[in-house]
Amino acid sequence: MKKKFRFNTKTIHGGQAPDPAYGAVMPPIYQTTTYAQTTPGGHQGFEYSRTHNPTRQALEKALASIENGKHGLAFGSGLAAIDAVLKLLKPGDEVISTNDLYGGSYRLFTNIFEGFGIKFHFVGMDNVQRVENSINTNTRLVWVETPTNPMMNVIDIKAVAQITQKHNLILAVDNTFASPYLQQPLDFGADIVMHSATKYIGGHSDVVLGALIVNDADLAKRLSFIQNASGAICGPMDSFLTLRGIKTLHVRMQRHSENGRAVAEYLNQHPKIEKVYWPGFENHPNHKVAKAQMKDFGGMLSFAPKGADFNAAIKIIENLKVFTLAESLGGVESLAGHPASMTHASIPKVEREKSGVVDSLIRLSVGIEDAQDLIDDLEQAIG
Ligand code: P1T
Repeated sequence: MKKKFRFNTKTIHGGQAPDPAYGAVMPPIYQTTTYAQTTPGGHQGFEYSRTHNPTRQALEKALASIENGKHGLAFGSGLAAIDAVLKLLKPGDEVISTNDLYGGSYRLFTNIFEGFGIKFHFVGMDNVQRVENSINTNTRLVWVETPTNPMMNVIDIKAVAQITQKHNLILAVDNTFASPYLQQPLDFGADIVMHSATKYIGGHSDVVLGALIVNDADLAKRLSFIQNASGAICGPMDSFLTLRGIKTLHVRMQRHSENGRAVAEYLNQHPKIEKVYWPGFENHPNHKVAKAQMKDFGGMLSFAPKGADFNAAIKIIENLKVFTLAESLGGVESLAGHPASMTHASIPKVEREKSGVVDSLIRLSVGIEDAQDLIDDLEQAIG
């Protein structure tokens, strides 16, 4: 199924023909490692499940469809997907990355790939000129996360793509916070879209899975080689759960966005709150870009209480009853996190504070409960 169908239809049908064996409407969980061959090489396209599996293949087609891409690849986690992208590089190559990004991505870049001779430049991409200024003859890849985790900075994908195309660089966009419902980076000129499908795409906090989507056939071939050769694939059950999540992505995202707005607006007028980071506010530094490249603003936001330190922020989080204190995001249930000690703890304090991840910052993943119950919960917790 190609672009002629709209997004909501694609979430239900994209790449998902009834199963050829018995016409099952949902792709069955092909829980098998291997496939019978009549003679060596005599098989029906499936040989060994690290290379291909029918359930994973159905998911990969669905992922490609909802991101307006030609090729989808599924991995055992978001980080495994990022790892595969970085394996396109070789020692001496350089990467320009957003300076405010998921702590685990930063850890993978600096603690693993720097050791293999790849150099990373972390720059604030709210001003895209900084990207062009950081390019040198060794630059190969630009890594964008937008909106960023957890500061909710928004990066102009189209403007960065103009630069990467001019300099013949690969542009990869981590689209986890937005989900393909809100933004489709390939349409803005990105070469690779990456997802922690653990989040909005899966949507139910029951599966850890990563995805890459590309248009270019050669890039797809190279990534698919890495996927098989390195072997960080996802299993059939996780592929199935993610496929099931995709079916309701559009309805969930609509409600996440409505609730996100209600919670952001509530916190923004609260006398005890210093600052709310949410791209839907007109005074958000890149609100215009967010409005142009996103359909809505989603369910993620961060906030800093007035004059609060580490202990005061923790106290608010511990007081919450509907929001659960937990890592992760993008599930139907509301979660609250403390980036400085949780998701971003692996970033040195000086570095993380430079990008705004101070000890008092609280991150919310606003779920799809009744918005008023979420607001009442925050009201009693902030006091
Ligand atoms: O957890 P995993 O599926 O491996 O995905 C990693 C990842 C990549 N990119 C972004 C933007 C992410 O937010 C994540 C994972 N993030 C969390 C677990 C978190 O609580 O922020």
